[in-house]
Amino acid sequence: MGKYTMNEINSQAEIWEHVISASLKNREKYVTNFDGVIDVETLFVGCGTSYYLSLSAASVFSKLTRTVSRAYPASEIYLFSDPIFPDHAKQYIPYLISRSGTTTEVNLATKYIQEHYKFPVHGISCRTNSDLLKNSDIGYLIPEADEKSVVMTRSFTSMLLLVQFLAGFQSRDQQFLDELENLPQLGKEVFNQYGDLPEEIISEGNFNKFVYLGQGPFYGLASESMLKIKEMSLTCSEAYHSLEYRHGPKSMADENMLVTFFISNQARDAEIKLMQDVNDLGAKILAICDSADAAISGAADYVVELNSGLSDYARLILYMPITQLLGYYQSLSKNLNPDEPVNLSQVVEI
Ligand code: F1P
Repeated sequence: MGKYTMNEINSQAEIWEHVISASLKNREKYVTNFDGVIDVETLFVGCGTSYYLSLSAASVFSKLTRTVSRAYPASEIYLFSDPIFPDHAKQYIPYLISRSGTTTEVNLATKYIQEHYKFPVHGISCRTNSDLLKNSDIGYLIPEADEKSVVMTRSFTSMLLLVQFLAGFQSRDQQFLDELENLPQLGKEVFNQYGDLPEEIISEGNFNKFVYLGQGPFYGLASESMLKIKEMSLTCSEAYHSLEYRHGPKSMADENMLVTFFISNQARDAEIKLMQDVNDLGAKILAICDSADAAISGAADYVVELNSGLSDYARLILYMPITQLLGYYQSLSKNLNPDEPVNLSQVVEI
């Protein structure tokens, strides 16, 4: 059971190597000429996993390019476009993201933008000859990251890595680009050191609720991790900006809940304080961090140390194999097949 999904999760580090070599080879083609455009705003747009990817992508792009960048579900583009394009004098740069490239809302969003505005549409997909790539003005294809499984795993991290490269190219931040090239090797090391931990966590806990907490660019990762649990294991799961958890949701914390913290460098102290508060509520805690200390080890039941030495915005995808595997093993623990999620199809075509 779940052989496709496990293979796709485990092959991520190799696929990231393809993304890196293709991005570096296409650097000149990939850079969008913002020069001379005074007021530019970038939009990242997708559905499901690809929307959660867009949340992290927008955070990275804003940070690196110092321009406004926002994320929207694709349906919002054509159903409620006024708040998205309020300023008709502004130049908007939309990036539409879709593994399949055939999701109905993504294609309707593309059509809407091209019919109502003159902005060039950028399309990011894993599928050759997909509608999205055929309809986009500028296309980015990562066929190696495509999947047989319904759920998205390596396609999520690979398309996010591509956007990280686009942000590095756009901002000419060579230090950031150099950081990204370390990710495949670092990913292999995370698998080697912690690949068995998710199964151990699931087998030790009788979890009926999962919560994922992340600030800044980590919130998109937390949201995607939440979706993996729902899609693969039909278990209740939620995601919040970390400190939002105190404002009501923490009332549901108990010993049958696993709370996973995406620990950042930037908000580390606040995240650790929250972790200590949540520990007092009795929930089991997994902390995924770059480097642990006594405070983290003292408050968490399980700790993953990525030991990357990379910046917050560069190391994002290293967190994901662990939470993808949590969904995988939670699914198996309920005698479900991660390759065949209940009620789901690989592409939503309305
Ligand atoms: C988006 C998506 C996936 C979900 C399922 C249905 O697909 O919602 O996130 O897991 O596979 O489709 P895409 O637009 O990225 O192909």
